[in-house]
Amino acid sequence: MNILVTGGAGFIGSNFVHYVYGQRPDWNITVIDALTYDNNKKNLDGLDKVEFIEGNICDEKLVDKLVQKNDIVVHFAAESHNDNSLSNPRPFLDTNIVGTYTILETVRKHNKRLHHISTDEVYGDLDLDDPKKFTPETPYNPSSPYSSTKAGSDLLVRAWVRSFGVKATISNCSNNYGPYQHVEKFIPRQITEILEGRKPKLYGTGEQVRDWIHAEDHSSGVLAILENGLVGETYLIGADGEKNNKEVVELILKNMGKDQNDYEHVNDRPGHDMRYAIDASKLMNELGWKPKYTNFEEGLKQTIEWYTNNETWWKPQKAETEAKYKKANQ
Ligand code: NAD
Ligand code: TDX
Repeated sequence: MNILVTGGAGFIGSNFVHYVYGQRPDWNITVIDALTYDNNKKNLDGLDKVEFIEGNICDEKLVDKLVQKNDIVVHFAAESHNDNSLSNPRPFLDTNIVGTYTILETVRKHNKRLHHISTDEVYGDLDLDDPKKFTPETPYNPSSPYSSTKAGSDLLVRAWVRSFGVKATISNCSNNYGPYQHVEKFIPRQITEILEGRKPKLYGTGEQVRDWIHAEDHSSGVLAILENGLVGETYLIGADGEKNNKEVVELILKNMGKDQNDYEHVNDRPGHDMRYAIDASKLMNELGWKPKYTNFEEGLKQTIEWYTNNETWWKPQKAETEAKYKKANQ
């Protein structure tokens, strides 16, 4: 099997590449990644059999050449951070919409299988007391430039399946955590703030709920869909990990030996989604998938340990990231 992974140097893409490298040693893996975060290339260190191509998914010629040589495309590449999409939306339109269009046209031309990686944020948000969770039938209602461009990319995939018979599946996953996540994101930001001797920063009241899943469980879900999913179907990936942001900050402080109240409130995110929650029963019942990391605090402890031991990985990104947040009083 020859597999092309877009965005395979990113947080989740590189986790997936490591996972498949271990689980399917006879597969040939090629990664295309624009390295929008300088040091992401290090995320693939040690995987000598993986072919790495630095390039942009909007580059039709390059994408054509790579898709032609592979059997499957797994499409992770995206602009991925909500706060960045609020300060500068344009790259989100380019990569998430035009980039996905470029991939779709190429898999259509060469009749290749595609799996498109998406997010639960396309469904908008739930009230804190809503008994329902997101299902594949939940109507799209995205809130931010990030989530609206991800929603747009999903709709393109659905249209290419229906109009052109493209052999694609889609997965919408909840919030991932684990090693190699950029320090602009919530959990790594708080861990590294504490490691640098500052306080964690909670947006607004901190009552917003995210449904946490370990990145490796996301990877195993994607592999299950690649191997056994039905073309044209959408699968939701989640591990029943709902926690509000305040609870997560308190858990991080506790596990780093600090006072649980030693955090500060900063400016809220404009349009901040209140709650996400995934019903993953279709993936579990139809494809037999199960998450491995069912104890969030245990997974969080391992993640804290990883950031503590891998300062050389995150340090180069930290000052620039905090300077951006400072400008927004966040
Ligand atoms: P990330 O930002 O760490 O990784 C994205 C990767 O894509 C980066 O390595 C980047 O260099 C690459 N990239 C960006 N633009 C590109 C372009 N034009 N051409 C080629 N490569 C490009 O993000 P992530 O958190 O690993 O997210 C990966 C995917 O998973 C995204 O599609 C995201 O929407 C989705 N997702 C993320 C989460 C989460 O919690 N982080 C949850 C659900 C879904
Ligand atoms: O410093 C912070 N303080 C804070 O309270 C940061 C960076 C975030 N937050 C809050 C905002 C959110 O409610 O924490 C929550 C999580 O924030 P992010 O890590 O930015 O994630 P989110 O906006 O929920 O989006 C993530 O999950 C879905 C990923 O970044 C997306 O790529 C994915 O699609």
